Amino acid sequence: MPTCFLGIDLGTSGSKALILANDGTVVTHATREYETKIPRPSWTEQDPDDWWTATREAVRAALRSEEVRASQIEGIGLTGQMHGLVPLDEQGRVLRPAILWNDQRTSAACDRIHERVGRERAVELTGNPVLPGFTAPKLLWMRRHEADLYDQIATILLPKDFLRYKLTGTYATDVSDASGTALFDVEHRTWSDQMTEALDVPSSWLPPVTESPTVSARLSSEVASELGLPSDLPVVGGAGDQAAGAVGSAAVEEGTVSITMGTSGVVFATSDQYRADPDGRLHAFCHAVPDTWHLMGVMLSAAGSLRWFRDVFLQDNPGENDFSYDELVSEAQSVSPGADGLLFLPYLSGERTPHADPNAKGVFFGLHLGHDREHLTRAVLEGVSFGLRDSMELMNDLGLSAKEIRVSGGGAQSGLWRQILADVLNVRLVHTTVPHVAAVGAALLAGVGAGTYDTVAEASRTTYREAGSTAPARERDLYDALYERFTSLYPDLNDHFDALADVVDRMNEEN
Ligand code: XUL
Repeated sequence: MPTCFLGIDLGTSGSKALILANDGTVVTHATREYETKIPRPSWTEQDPDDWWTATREAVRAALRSEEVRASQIEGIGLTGQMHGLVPLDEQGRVLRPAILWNDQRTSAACDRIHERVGRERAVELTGNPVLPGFTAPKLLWMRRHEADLYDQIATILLPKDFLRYKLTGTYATDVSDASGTALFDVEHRTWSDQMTEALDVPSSWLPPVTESPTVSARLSSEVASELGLPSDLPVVGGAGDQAAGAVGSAAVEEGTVSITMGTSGVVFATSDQYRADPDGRLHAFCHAVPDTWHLMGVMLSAAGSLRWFRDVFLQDNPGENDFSYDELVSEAQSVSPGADGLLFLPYLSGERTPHADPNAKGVFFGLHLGHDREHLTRAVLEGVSFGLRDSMELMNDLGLSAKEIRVSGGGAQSGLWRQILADVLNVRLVHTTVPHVAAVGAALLAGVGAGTYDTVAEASRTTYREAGSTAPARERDLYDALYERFTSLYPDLNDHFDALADVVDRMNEEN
């Protein structure tokens, strides 16, 4: 009977519980979804109690599998959506719904922080400029707009760390997730006193921080008996979804570049040394591997763009699978590259890399009467691929080129999308057989914490298998020309996005 580890991935659309055997095979997994509330355009919130309910249901469902007994599980690893703000009062009660990573309400707060601290100084202190999705500006937003709630804050947690608190009663986070708060000294892997002082945020609100494979707490006996798990199980620090996904796809050594096509789209390069992009266009974060960092470009709506397109135009009941992604994508196969002159800007939640702009919006450009649903689908697949190329170009500028890129995430399951991306990037892509790389990565980190593997790299090697590769085909010149058109659209539309956001703000104030 092999030893197993439980990885929990608190994603944007649902919580996944995955059980991994120590030989690296996925034994079983189950996911339970929850709702995202959009109180205003570009605001996104979720109820932490919904996360906890969904997580418990997912864990129970996974444990119902015939393939595993709860007694085989020897550790828990947590991962999930990064940057979200979960404010708790003195008694550990949630003060308001969590404000999520793709919420764009905080651009004024970011400007205020940059005025106070200096953008360059923020990059020096934390490795990154302060971007609207990050956690600190959300706190400043609360201070200005919800002062009575702000005054009751005693602790702030990131989303996956709220689960840790519910599972163990302990407040803690890990270095990779803390990197996205704008309060963390990424180079020295510790909270930045200078940043908390500059922003007047009490450092007592911040949870203790550990490396990702380090045991941070133990499962409480109460939750263990409720879920049917062994009590006292070690819960490791875990990691933000991107760092955990890199562990799950063995992107843990200097020189590996990986792309995740999940709700967000991420280009990720592992580095043995701390290096920040002096212009702050790419994120510099701690990796889940101790003493290792990564650079990362994040587009906010990657496979999330396709999901939006399907839900809005093709489903009576969004969230139910009455029109599958496979059907949708296979229709697009019949359309030639370039979608007959249609371009899609994937800025449905604003954008982070390369245009840190909360006001940016999605655009179909070049529509004509000859366009059909399949053209629009193809344009979405291509527009997201161009957005990923933007981040890859920034990596190239910093001297990080890649002969081969690992791709994972829901979008990478599609052969057509992989081919488009390989053509757009003009690089060979390899995809893995490992599904759910973030949850797998979290389980592997638990395996290191429990002592089954000596290092994160050793753990990663047990799981990673290449399922196949996609070489760039002939469409390169065409895609180069289209990419040039794609990159010229945003600068031309930038002022219009801002002006439109002003109009929308005025309308919201009047209502
Ligand atoms: C990373 C990021 C996203 C979210 C949600 O910086 O914002 O990857 O963690 O997936």
